Amino acid sequence: MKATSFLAVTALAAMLSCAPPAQAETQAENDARMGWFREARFGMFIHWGLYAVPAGEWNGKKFDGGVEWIQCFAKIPTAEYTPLIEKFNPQRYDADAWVRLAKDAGMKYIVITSKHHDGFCLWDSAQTDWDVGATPYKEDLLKPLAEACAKHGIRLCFYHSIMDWHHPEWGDKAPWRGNCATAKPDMDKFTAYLKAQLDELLAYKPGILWFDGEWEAAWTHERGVDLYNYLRAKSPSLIINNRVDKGRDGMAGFNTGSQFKGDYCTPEQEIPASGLPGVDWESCMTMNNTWGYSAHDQAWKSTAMLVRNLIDIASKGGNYLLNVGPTAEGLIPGPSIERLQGIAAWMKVNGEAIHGTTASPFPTAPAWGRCTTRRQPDGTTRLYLHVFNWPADGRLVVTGLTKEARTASLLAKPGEALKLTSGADSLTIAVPAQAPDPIATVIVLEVNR
Ligand code: FHN
Repeated sequence: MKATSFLAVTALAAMLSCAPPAQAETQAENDARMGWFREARFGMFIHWGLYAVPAGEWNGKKFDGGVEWIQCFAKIPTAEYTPLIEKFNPQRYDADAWVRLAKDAGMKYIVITSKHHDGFCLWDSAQTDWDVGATPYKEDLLKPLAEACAKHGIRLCFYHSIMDWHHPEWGDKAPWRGNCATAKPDMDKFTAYLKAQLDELLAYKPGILWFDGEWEAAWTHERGVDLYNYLRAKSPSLIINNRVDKGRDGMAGFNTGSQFKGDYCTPEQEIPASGLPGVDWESCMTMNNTWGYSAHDQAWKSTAMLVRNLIDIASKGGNYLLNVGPTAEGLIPGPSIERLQGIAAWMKVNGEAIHGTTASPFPTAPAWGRCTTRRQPDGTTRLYLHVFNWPADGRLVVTGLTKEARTASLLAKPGEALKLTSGADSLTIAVPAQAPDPIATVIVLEVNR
């Protein structure tokens, strides 16, 4: 091999396998980069793709759970799955309506599946024809969403699966795929494809790249570190979740060691018993039992449960990423809209008790509900007492306060002071006989420094 070609090969190998480490950032730099995410507390997850066409059923068999996995659940060889592309034509897609629905619900960011495990891309990628450009719809689905997010002040973010059942060089050779071109998949080739597509997605200026599908052996810690460094070097303000690397402890979602990359941890379908001081995290959850649209999954959680999940998560210092799975026509399901509108009604009154707050000062959750905290510019502290279980005797007893209480009022009625009575180790707040809000009534308690 000639010297020049050897150097060329070496350089390519270096690009493929090891980007320079992202510059270590100071705490102040990290705070600046993560600031909007911490303030947001609430985002919309959107799982949308070809899997919305079968909508949980294949050859007359219904599947439960995450039906975005239907190609795997029904063991559909790529050759039989590919024709779905001719049926994906979301003529009723209205990106602006989706963004307004999210914004009204108090969601500050949207994470949409640019590519899920089946490899199908929601934008017209130059790297493949397995994308929306080859559907009857033809148009880029991400562009109108980016425009609507910019118009409404919502951060657009992308979920991007590392695992890719469609790409012949993806290293997990599941037999049902029937499309592995080579006896030994070339993961360097696959990684180059992955990076080239991510370069395309960076052009939309996403706030977060939300990786997933990192668990297969084909993806390694070394590749995860390289990809994190590659992306941060290209987009210094980008936030990347911990599923870019191999440190996640399953659905609990927290990293098992500091050597693993990722700016925040990702519990899935669960809320941790408590947050971890100094660790950013986000619980992603569904409204029913599937991420992608299912025509038969009607196991919808109540609006009250969804609001209380949001409060519980915020009281532990985390974010709530709540999922919708649009239909193949481009419609968010009615039950999802109904719940988002119910959340919007609660957030319209109580949003300040969620956005920009930090975790509860209490070591454990009080029997009456949850608490979120806001440090005031004057050094005082505002505690938001989210009361789930309203006291029948009109006396809300708060224990564990370490600061002197000054005033209390219903968040919905700031001008009406509530009577406070301090005891030896508790504070009693005189409250109305009936709970003003059956889902959660917020009392604002101003305390000293
Ligand atoms: O396999 C995916 C699943 O389809 C879905 O995208 C969730 C959402 O985070 N993540 C994986 C399951 O852990």
